[in-house]
This record gives sequence, C-alpha cells and structure tokens, in this order.
Amino acid sequence: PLSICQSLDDIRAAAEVKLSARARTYFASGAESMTSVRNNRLHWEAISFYPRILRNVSSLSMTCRVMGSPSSLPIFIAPAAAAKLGHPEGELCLARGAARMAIPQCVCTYSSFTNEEIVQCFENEPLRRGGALFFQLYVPKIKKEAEHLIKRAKSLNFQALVITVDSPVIGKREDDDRLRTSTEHRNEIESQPPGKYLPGEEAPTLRGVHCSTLEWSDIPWIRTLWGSKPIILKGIQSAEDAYEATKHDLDGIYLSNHGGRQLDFAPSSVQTLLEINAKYPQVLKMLDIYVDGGVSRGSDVVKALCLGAKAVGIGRGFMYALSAYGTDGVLRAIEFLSDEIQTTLRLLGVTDIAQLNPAYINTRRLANELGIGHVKAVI
Ligand code: HOC
Repeated sequence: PLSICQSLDDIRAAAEVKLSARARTYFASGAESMTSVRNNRLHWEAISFYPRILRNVSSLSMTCRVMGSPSSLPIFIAPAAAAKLGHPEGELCLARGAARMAIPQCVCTYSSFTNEEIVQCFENEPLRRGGALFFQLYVPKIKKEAEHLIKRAKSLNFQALVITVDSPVIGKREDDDRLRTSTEHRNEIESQPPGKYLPGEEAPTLRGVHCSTLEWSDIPWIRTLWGSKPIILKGIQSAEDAYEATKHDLDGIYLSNHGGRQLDFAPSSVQTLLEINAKYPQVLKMLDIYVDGGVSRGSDVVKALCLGAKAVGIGRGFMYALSAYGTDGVLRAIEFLSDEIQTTLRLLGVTDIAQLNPAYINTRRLANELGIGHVKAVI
C-alpha cells in the first residue's frame, strides 16, 4: 500500500511489480550502455552539503516562478510520453496532482490523452489550488506540421512552450528494441507513416520521426507563432549552447540529457550546470535555467538551486507514482519532495530558496572527476 512508501524510490519499487513488461521497459529505458542514466543519479550523489547551524529556521519560503508561472515549490512535472502505459488515467493523474499541489505540469507532445482532455481535467479539478500547464513540443519530421501543434497549444492557453532540441533522432534504446522485436507490435509501429502517429499504448522506439533540420534560425518562426509567453529550449547539454541561447529570443533553457535516453555518455544536467558556472557564469543572470535527470530526492532539488537552477523537473518519478497509485501516488510523490526540500533547507540553515548559493555545496570531487575547468577546447 501507498502508506508504507516513504520516498520516490519506494514508489518506484511498488510500480515495478505492477507494470506490464512493455511499460516497465519503456519507462526505465536509456540509450545504449545506460551510462547517461547511471551518471544522472551518481552526479547528484557526488555533491555534498555545507550546513550552517544556530539559525532560526522555523518558517520557510519555497514559492517561486517556474517558466513564468507561480509554483508552490521549485519543481515541475517534466514531460514524459505515453503515461497510459502505466495507468488508465495516465496524464490526468498528473494534471490533478499539479492543480492540487500548485506546481506546473509540462505536457508532452506524445501524451496518451489529448491536450484538450488534459487542460479540461486541470481546469476543472475541484481541489485546485494553483499550478500551470506548459506544452512540450517535438518538432515533427515535416517541420511545418509544428505550426498546428503550436497554434493548438496557444489556443488552449498553455503558459509556456518547451521545445525539445535533443532529439533530431530517437536514441538507441536496446531494451525497448529487444522487446519490440519479440512482439507482434513491431510491424504495427513500423508501418505507421513518419510523424503521423502517437505512441498511445505503444513503447515508441522508431528513431527517425522528428525534424532533423531544426536550427537556431528557426526560433523567430516559432516565436511568431507562439507569441510573447515564455519559450524554453529543452535539452541543452553544453555550456557553449547555453551561452548561444542568450543571443536568441528565449526566456529560459532547460538542461537535460532526456533522462539518459538520447545520447549515451551525454553530460548530466549537473555537469552542464557546473560547466556553465565555470565558463559562462553570465548565462545564469541572462536566462532562467531549469534542469532534470536522475532526480529522486528533495536534496537533489536543493543542490540544483545552489548551482543557479530556478526549478527542477521530475519525469520518471511521476510516471512511477501514477503507475503505482494513480492520482494519490502523484500527490504523495509531491508531498515527499516538499517534505525533503523543507527538511534539507532547515538542516542547511536556510529559510528561503532564494538564499541558496554555491557556498552551501561541495562540488570539488565531481568537478575534479569530470575535469571541469581543465579542458579549454570549445566545439
Ligand atoms: C514516436 C517517437 O520523449 C522518450 C519520449 C518520446 C520519444 C518519441 C518517440 O521516450 O524519450
């Protein structure tokens, strides 16, 4: 039962025994040797804290703005495809959780419910206390088809557009591929015309479904279609691209290696954040920075904020939460994160997330291991 779960890891363990092989494989999958998946977790764990004592930490402030919208916590539900694989109410569980706990949900292009259904569920949630909906855009193989997706998201009043830029092709995910070749679904997936299908109940493993000609010079076109609400680029994996982003009409960048599902041996978002701090610290002042990947604890969130991130996305954690316990699981997962963030802040001697800064963490071991600050070559 949910009552015995004490952490996101406990919820994941509960989900894993319930999920179908297809769903378990798809949610957990990562690129090739899974090195990026492992590093995402290990890099959070390699950072330790420098707590301060004898400060009055009786009251706390954790509210903030995420991609322009108010949030009760510095976290958001990261985009993830095909939530129905885990639970018949899929993304609706996430929408209820976001509305009740007043945090944002970033809705994936490949959701198993339509945008309209998700928006309706979010807006009509009777216990809604806040929250916001953002739309995550995959630009389809036929670039022009993005117009329809952007206009629809705009007309549904999504509050931010999050463009995924790390997926000109889909990463090679061998567990998914292995399962696919051993099921009757293989031909069904492959016979679909590119860019015309939603994964629905299927684990989507086809690699060439996205626009591979997307460039920085496409941003004005997207801005014209979307209007003045925030645009965030998701999938920045180098300090150089973070700096490049400051020259374009963007409101923020989202450091992510796609949960380790795209490029194997890609840097974790912690690594990219460290490299931005070392090489282009001005980016932190010019753009809002969001991160995801391997986050399973409130302490991970606090570490990211110490390094200059504004908020942290959690993808798999919420997929496991809805898979194990539906909406209740999502609510509980948010409670765990909130509790852990509060406890970490108080034990650090911090009363407002705005006070967090690099002085509260020790990143030397990780920076040394990654050679950050030593390699000067620029691609
Ligand atoms: C149909 C193409 O972000 C993932 C998702 C979506 C992949 C799209 C597959 O699994 O990483």
